[in-house]
Amino acid sequence: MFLRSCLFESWLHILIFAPGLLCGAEVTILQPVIHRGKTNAEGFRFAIVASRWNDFLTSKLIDGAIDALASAGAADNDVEVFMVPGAFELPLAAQKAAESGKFDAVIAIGVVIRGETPHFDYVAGEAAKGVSNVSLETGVPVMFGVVTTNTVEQAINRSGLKAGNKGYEAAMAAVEVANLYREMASTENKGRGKAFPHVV
Ligand code: INI
Repeated sequence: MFLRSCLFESWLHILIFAPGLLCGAEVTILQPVIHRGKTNAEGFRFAIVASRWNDFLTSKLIDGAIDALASAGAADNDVEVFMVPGAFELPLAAQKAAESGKFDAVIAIGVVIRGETPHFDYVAGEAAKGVSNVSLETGVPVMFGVVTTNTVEQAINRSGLKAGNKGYEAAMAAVEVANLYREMASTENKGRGKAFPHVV
């Protein structure tokens, strides 16, 4: 039964993804160059902008982010933490860090809990939109390490208990994209393999 269903699945895959195989056509499988950012933080500088609101949780997220950067090889002097009152203040702090030219990536950290505030949507929405705008406008990647939940329990779980640590995840993402964007910007790759290498 198991074997039959495996065989059926294989045929289904061929039918969907490589129908040419069925009629004997020669199939060329494209092998694109895939770039993935390394998870090595050595030689990169990071700013963590973090909110004090719900600091019993944001402190855990900051710890998670620092753990991630340390485990990826970041040096003490290459990581700076900037504290702001609440998540609403994160975008401007992120912008100032990004515009300083000192950092390869910024990690924004906060906790916004719906149950606590009727203006949840404003605070969470502005934080998300603002952080994203800073990334696009400055070209410096800003990670969204902001936990937005309906309940305190969900927030606790995302701050290092049952459902991971959003600070850790955001910092690892920062390391990955910092590597990727440095590689994308490096002249070494410019024009290599392009049909018109002179067109940048
Ligand atoms: N800020 C947060 O980071 N999380 C919250 O849950 C929150 N609540 O509940 O209101 C919150 N509010 C403060 C806000 O971010 C600003 O600091 C404040 O409005 C001053 O601009």
